[in-house]
Amino acid sequence: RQRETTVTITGAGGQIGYALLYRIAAGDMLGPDRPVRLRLLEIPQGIRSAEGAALELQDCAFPLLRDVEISDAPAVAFDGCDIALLVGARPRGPGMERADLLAANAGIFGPQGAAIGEAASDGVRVVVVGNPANTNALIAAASASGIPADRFTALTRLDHNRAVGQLTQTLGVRADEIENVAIWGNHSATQFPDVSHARARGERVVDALAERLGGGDAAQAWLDDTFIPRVAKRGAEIIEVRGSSSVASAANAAIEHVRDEQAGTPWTSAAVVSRGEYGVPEGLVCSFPVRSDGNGYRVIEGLEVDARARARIEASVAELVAERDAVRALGVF
Ligand code: NAX
Repeated sequence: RQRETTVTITGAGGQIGYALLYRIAAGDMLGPDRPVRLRLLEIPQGIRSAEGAALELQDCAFPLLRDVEISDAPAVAFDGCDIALLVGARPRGPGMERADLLAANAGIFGPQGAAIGEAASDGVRVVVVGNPANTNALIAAASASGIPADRFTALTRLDHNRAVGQLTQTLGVRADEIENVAIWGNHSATQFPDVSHARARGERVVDALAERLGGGDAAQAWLDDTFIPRVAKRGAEIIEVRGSSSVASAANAAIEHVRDEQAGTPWTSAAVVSRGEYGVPEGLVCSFPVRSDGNGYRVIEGLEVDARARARIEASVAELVAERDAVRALGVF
C-alpha cells in the first residue's frame, strides 16, 4: 500500500479550486492507488467557500480521500506538503499597472515560497497556476530556502492542450494522434505555440497542413495569422463566449501537468527553471518542450530552432526578463 500524498491547493475556494478538488480526490491526478490528504489554503474571505467545497468532498465519499484541512495560514497548509498547486493569486484590477500586479503577487508568492521552504516535505513539487504564473513561480522558488529551484514549475499545459485542440479541428484527427507540440516562453499573449516538431498520425504537421490548406505558404500563413494568435489569446476568447474565464480546462491542464510529471512522459510543455537551454537566460521560469522520467520535468534539448521560431521565442523571453527585472527592482530577491 502506498503512503498518503499530501496535496496543498491555494485559492481552493475559487473557481479553478472547485474544478480541481473533486478530480484530485477521485484519483485523476495521482492514480487509483495513491490516497490523498488535501490541505486547502485561502485568505479569510475565501474560507467559507473552501469549507463548502469540503462539505461536498465529504458527500462524494471518495475512497482515496483521507483527510481535508482548511487554513488561512501558509505554515499550516504547507506542513508536510508533497505536491502544491498554487492557484490563488491577485487578479489585475481596473487601472492596475503591471508593476502593481507584480508587486501584489510578490506579496503572495514570496511568503508562500518561504512557508514551503520551512514546512513542506523534502521531495515537494510545486506548480504555479495563478497569474502571472511564470514570474510567480520564480518568486516562490527564490523564497523557498532549502528547496532546489527546479522543483518549481508554472502551468503552460493549458496552452499546449489548446494548441493540440486547434490542430485536431484543422487536420481532422484525434487529440491522441498529435504529438510533439511545444509552447515556448511566457504564459501570456507573447507565448510561441510551435508545431515545427509536431506530428499528426506520424506525418509532420507542417506537411499535413500544407496538404489540407493548399501548399506551404498557405500553411505558414494559417500558423502565423490564425493558429498562433488563437492559441495565445484563447483565454480572452473563452471569457468573451462563456462570460467567465477558463476553469474546467485550466483545472484539467493542472491535473495533467502533475500527473505526467509524476508518471513520466516523453514530451509535453511546461514552464521550468531555465539552465540556459536554447539561450534562455539561466534562472528564468520559461516554457519549453519537456519530458519527465517521473523525477521532474527536464527540457528536451537538441531541437532545431529556425530563425522565425527563434525571433518568437526571444520576444517572449524578453517579456520574462522584463517581469524578472521589475520584481528585482521591488527588492523581492
Ligand atoms: P478565482 O478568483 O475564482 O479564485 C482565486 C481564489 O484565490 C479566491 O478564492 C481567492 O480568495 C484566493 N486567493 C487569493 N489570494 C490568495 C492567497 N494569498 N492565498 C490563498 N488564496 C488566495 O480565480 P480562478 O478562476 O480560480 O483563477 C485562479 C488563477 O488562475 C488566476 O490567477 C488566473 O489568472 C489563473 N489562470 C491561470 C491559467 C494558466 O494556464 N496558468 C489559466 C486559467 C487561469 O486564468
